[in-house]
Amino acid sequence: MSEALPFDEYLELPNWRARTVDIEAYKRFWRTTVEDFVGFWEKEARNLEWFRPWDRVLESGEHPFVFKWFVGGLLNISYLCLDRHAKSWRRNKVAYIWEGEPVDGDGRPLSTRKYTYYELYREVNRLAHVFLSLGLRKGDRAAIYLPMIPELPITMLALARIGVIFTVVFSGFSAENLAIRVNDLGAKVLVTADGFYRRGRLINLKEVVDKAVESTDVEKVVVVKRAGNEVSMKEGRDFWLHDLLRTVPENVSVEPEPLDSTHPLYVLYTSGTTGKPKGIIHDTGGYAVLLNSTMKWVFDIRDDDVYFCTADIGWVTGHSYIVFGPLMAGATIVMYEGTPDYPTVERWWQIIERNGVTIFYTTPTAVRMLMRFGNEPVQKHNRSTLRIIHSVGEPINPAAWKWLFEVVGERRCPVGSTWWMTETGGILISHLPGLMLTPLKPGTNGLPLPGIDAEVVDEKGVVAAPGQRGYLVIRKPWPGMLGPPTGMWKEPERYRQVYWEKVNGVFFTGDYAVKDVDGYIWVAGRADEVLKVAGHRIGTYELESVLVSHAAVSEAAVVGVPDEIKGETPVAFVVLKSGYQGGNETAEQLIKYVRETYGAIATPSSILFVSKLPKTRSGKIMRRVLRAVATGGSLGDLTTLEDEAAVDEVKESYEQLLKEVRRGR
Ligand code: 6R9
Repeated sequence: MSEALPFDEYLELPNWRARTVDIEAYKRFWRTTVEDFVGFWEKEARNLEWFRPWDRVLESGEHPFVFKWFVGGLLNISYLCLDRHAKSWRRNKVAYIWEGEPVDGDGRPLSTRKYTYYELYREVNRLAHVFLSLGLRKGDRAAIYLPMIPELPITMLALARIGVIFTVVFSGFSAENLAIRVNDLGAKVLVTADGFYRRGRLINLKEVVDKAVESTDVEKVVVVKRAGNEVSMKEGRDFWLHDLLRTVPENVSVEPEPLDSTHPLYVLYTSGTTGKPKGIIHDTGGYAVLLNSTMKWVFDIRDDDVYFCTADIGWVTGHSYIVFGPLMAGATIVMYEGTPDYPTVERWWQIIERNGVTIFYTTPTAVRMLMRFGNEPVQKHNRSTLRIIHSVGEPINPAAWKWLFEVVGERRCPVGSTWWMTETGGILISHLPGLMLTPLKPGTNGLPLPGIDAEVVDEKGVVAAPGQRGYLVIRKPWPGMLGPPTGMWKEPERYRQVYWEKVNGVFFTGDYAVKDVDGYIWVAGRADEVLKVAGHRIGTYELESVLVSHAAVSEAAVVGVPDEIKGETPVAFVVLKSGYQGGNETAEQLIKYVRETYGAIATPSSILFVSKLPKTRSGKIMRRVLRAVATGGSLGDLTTLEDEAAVDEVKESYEQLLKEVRRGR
């Protein structure tokens, strides 16, 4: 976003639960937690219920930079999310309020479902029983390809209960993307649904699965009936979930497996700069500790809260902050199947009003999209229950922040932008209304959390001066970080290279950031070839691979260009094979191909046909040139060339490319 960072603009909520503190007071406290981060996290870990306490808080693993947290400790996250509450007064407290997307003639949801903690506990036990009877055992792997329906968290919890390592694949991903993940993890069982609703359209999910499993070793496919659409079931491989459940005794109980703190809970694939997606491993104990603490500090979660996170569980935000975090906290969680603009842009505000939502966690892209429709659709609905608002996924521009603060939250609620990533497991930089709230500033991420040594540095690890851009790094291990045995699934070496080599010996996040005079961190965006399109993380390399797999394409390079709503969108430069013609028709074909082969989230905003890609002598694509051409901008300061190309060379290829692209338009 182009707005300057308003470093000097403070907003205070002086009456915020009387726990507002000045910045220095927080920093003094924070310093003590970072100096003794091991002791600090040990204290936090005591807030959880363990089957057996740990012998050591932190230990190095078998591979460099793979750390083990709470070694010797035994626990089970499904126990923490369910059994504990089912045994307490929370037994009949509502855990999930789910709303399907389709509405009736009056705009009311056609289907809603509610699960108390006890009901959820029972459903998870029954499903765990089903998984055991399908032959799944501790250490086995399963894949989940489900839309936003209650069976998704239920499946995650049931697998966690028996120690099966799972991966959730976003339901908007293509068959190819699903197969890559299933194969990499070696999943034996896949859980999916017949179909679901998105923006009023029925999506036939099972059809995608049928295409994907052909090229995998999946033995069994469990299918949830959600939409009732026609699907084909392969004898001996595909099973309806309701059929499998029919034979399970109503009150069956499956003991939660006592798992090592270091046991992988799940693997979540995310985009990197090269190669196939990275399988990020999260452990059980460290992950649970970070989520438990952040639910308190960031969301100030209390028993009378109604918590609504608008993310999709297919991404890490949903894993941590729709499923494990809020369930451990015993919260009432609102879960919605569809899009914010169906049937109208009032949908989220209706959901907030209908359920008395108190905590709202959303994304900048959605906010920018909804802002365009003015304040009326929001103000028509009662939001007086709201008390905390946060956003996540990409930098929030001050205008969008102010809209959340002034219009949605009526200047009553602290509004934050929680920084974290798939790799960190949970929030690491944020305003902390549940702990000590420092003054708010529109657009900042705030100060690092207790125990988190986040810093902005240059390539050598030297701390950047206030206001100066640098790399965001985390200088001490934290619970929730990539877990044993290998950090990245089966790729310990890649794990070390990607995260620990760029700035020697500290964790490199891949983000650019600025720290202001108060120590507040402002993450500016990715410093690598990873895009954030509407908050979705996509590697340019992945899109390039998809494009060159098309018969007409010889070479392709993708760059991100700023977009007012989505933050950024991909633009593709394509060199066609001889005999193929550029033009609108080919561009449309390629766009359609990307949607089918990758998923709609990666749709390029434009395709530019060129005769060759600008490259350095060593063959590296000059992305700076591409970016300048795609945005119609200038080349910028050429004295800090990131690649080894000569200045003249860069200028020349820029001029040439610009001419060519203009001619093509
Ligand atoms: C949780 C999630 C991680 C990348 C991260 C950064 C960007 C996330 C942000 C933010 C600015 C925030 N990011 N939250 N940038 N302010 N509050 O999004 O995980 O999908 O792995 O993406 O998202 O660039 O590096 P993931």
